[in-house]
Amino acid sequence: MSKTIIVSNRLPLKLSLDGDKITATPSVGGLATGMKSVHTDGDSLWIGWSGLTDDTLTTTQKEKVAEKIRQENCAAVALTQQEVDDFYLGFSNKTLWPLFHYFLEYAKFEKDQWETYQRVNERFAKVILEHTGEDDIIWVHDYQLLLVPQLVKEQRPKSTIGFFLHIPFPSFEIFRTFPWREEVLQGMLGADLLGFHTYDYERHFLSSVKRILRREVSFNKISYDNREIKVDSFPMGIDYDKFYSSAKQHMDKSLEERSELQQRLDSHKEISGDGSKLILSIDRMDYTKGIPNRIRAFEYFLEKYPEYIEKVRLIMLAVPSRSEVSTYKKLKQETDRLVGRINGKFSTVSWTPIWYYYRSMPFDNLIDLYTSADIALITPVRDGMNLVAKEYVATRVNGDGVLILSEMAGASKEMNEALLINPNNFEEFAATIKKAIEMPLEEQQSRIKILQKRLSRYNVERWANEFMKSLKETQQTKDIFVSK
Ligand code: ADQ
Repeated sequence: MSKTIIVSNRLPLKLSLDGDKITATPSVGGLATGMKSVHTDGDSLWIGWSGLTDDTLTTTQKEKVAEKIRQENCAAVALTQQEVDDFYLGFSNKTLWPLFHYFLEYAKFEKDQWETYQRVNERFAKVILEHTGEDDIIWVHDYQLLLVPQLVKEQRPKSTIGFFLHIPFPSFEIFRTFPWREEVLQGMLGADLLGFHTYDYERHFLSSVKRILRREVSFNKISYDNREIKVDSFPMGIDYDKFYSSAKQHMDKSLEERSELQQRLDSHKEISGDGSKLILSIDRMDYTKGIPNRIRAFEYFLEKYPEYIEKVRLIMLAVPSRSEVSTYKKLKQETDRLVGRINGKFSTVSWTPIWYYYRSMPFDNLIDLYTSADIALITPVRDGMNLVAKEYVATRVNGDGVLILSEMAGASKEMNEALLINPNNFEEFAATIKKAIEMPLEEQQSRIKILQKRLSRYNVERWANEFMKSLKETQQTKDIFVSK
């Protein structure tokens, strides 16, 4: 019987070590949730890095970690600290991440890191080959593993391989600047099915294949090395029911059951009175998310419409991310400085314009934030999809609330009923915040209702199932193509 193999940089587990005692807690991220239906007991295996570096573990710890990982239907790819530095923090996050998000000025092209990236991708391929047979279906995820499809296909030509990119694929004019552009495209073309969040990313990819590799592309098919490769878009959804039902339970909580955070959020409405509004933003602290831009735009809004001083508050949750990388350190400093400046400039005795949290929060607190926010302000300068925008909509159980969403997020392609903005246009930004504040309840409800209907239908389980279905179809076409 064929198995399904999921491959991602990180395993869907968080391992913690206390001497020789190992505990594993499942990850709650979008990918882990989405793959739940695919990663069922018995006939599937998840391959990835455990998050623990091999050179810091004792032999007993290594054995225990391996056993724990096996019990969870997973297999680990071992990485040393040096490899994590050069492959993950280095090439993945200092080269591919900025390049694919149009931050050319941040992209570092270092030969040593590229070599480590190749070596680590080879190690992933080796672990895949050790754990799979000819008939297994392999689904590789994201930009850390762009070379894996080809490395596996070369060794096992009959295997069925899917690849999904969670970040944007940039336009040809950006991608052509990349020194290893041919190698990366060839690496990806080892797959039988290549999936992207949006049609635009798919189009950019096809254009690079045509112009850099000079391959024949017809509609969404590529002829390559005697194979036919399919390219398609699969917009990732969320676990809609989980967010909706958690929000519903939250609404039923009595005053005594409310969290400290919730009480603090409630206090804003009590102090600011009628017409007061909470605006929420949640992101990883990443330069692609447009955090400094958002703070400046909010400042401009308060200057332009001073009648909202003491009425409107921005709650900004930034989750620490890649804080070892210098561009992220600088971003954090800039954010701290901007929040300080604006709070210093506008605060009154009873009101501060921005409440800023730099930390991760438990799921229940995320729900507190989503359900309390009258407006969600999701304004990345570039984002593959953006699940936060979708989660906010799912928690609006009363149908009220307004989503302001950047056109530069992949999610904007499916969320036309949101207020879509170009985050670099401050006039539009400020006017849209005003429009959101003043939007009549009936209009809010009609927009949210349509969005909720779409999100509940195209949830994350459906995303995973549609990708798998399309990947299995390539198995059949492959047989026909080969026999021609
Ligand atoms: P991310 O850049 O991480 O993902 P996003 O899609 O917004 O961005 O997902 C973030 C997730 O983290 C959300 O599910 C959110 O609930 C969760 N989260 C945020 N803040 C949290 C907090 N404080 N505590 C706990 N959880 C928190 C990348 C791409 C995106 C793409 C996804 C999926 O950059 O564009 O949408 O992958 O493909």
